[in-house]
Amino acid sequence: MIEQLLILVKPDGIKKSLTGNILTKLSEARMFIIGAKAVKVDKKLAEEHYYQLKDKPFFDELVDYIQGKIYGEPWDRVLAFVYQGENAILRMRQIAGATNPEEADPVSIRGAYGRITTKGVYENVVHCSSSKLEAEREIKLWFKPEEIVNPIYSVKKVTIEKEERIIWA
Ligand code: DAT
Ligand code: MG
Repeated sequence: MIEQLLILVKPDGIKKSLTGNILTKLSEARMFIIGAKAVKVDKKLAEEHYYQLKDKPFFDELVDYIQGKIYGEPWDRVLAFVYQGENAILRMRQIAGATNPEEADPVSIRGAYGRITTKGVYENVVHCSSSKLEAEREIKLWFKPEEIVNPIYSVKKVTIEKEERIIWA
């Protein structure tokens, strides 16, 4: 089954200059990148992304972490990718490795590059959607339809009046 998923290079991956290594490892799965961008994550996006974990004791630290708060400029950003391919979710999660970097396969991205901070935050370098449903929710949260080169979900045309937009001057 052809699937899509959201992959994020988290701020620790940016700070450690791991983007190239991560993309090389992911490229072994021979999938297609159909969307890509750099994002400064605001609190709202961070909280919506991790809304299922809002009752966890580590939620506030997780929200700070995905925003890159502890690193500051110029590492307070993520790289967001939409990948598409055969059984993409399971295969990319295998390459990413288990959530806990100490338990992750040492050859996986998280196993090789992740760490647990002394505060207990799992700095696991990448985000990887975990199901088709979650992938759709996350892709729609992070990307606009026009930012994805293949049409994957249905879209509609709306006319929005008086919407302020920034355009090239
Ligand atoms: P995954 O990112 O593998 O899908 P998840 O959705 O359960 O895992 O959790 C999201 C993130 O939250 C995860 O990448 C790291 C953090 N996290 C999860 N469980 C944690 C824990 N017990 N302690 C600290 N951080 C945790
Ligand atoms: Mg998850």
